[in-house]
Amino acid sequence: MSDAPARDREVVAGAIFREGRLLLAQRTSPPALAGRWELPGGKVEEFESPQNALARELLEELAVEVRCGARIGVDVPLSPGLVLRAYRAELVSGEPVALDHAQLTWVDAEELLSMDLVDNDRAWIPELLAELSAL
Ligand code: DCM
Repeated sequence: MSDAPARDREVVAGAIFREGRLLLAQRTSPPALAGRWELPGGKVEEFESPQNALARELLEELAVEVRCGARIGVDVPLSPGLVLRAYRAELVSGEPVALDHAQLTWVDAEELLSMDLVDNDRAWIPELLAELSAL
């Protein structure tokens, strides 16, 4: 048995940038979050890397193949032992479609500020804006 403290479980979210825009996805559930926008992603399974989890989730939700890149922004605590982290995701193949969301949209910096983002994802606005402004 190891005495090492258990690592936090992670929910990963992907920031896909293309031509000066960021992909956002509109949630359908739970009721409190339905209609609000997020970076798509999901929970890392046991024994799965965050990078593989992001690729798996975006394949399941958007039908695209992505390569997971660098972290963006702060850790967002969701509950004890569960943390939400954003990663850059590079599109490798496919065109995103909303398999698990109400709809998708590509936003520029100005539009990002006007979207009804889920509260957790608002933590990343400074870095997302900086990236969109640099593109
Ligand atoms: N979540 C979030 N922002 C994201 C992705 C997920 O706040 N960009 C949260 C919503 C849920 C949890 O993470 O509390 C698990 O996500 P899901 O319900 O999409 O599996």
